[in-house]
Amino acid sequence: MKRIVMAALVAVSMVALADGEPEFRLVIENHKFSPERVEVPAGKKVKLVIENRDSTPEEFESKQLNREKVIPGRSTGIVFVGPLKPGEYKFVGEFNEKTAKGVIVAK
Ligand SMILES: [Cu+2]
Repeated sequence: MKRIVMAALVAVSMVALADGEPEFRLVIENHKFSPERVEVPAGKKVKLVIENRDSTPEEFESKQLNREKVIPGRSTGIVFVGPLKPGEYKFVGEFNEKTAKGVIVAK
């Protein structure tokens, strides 16, 4: 009994695994975060892309999220957080705590 093997033409799908985490952009300018309230999906790892437009360094810090990251002046830093339970998580710019503050809201 002959066995015919059909060569399956596998269509190479160009679906680039859209590197996973949802991304949220924050800007630091004049020692303030913008936006100051960031809504993210709960239960997922998310990527925060934080652009510091000031000439001075800033430190993204959240005790609740257990994150600390210095972002030099005029550069961009990346911070991964989560998966988070629904709730509010405060953060500050530790070098300018009076003005640089915000909250991540996981829903
Ligand atoms: Cu710190």
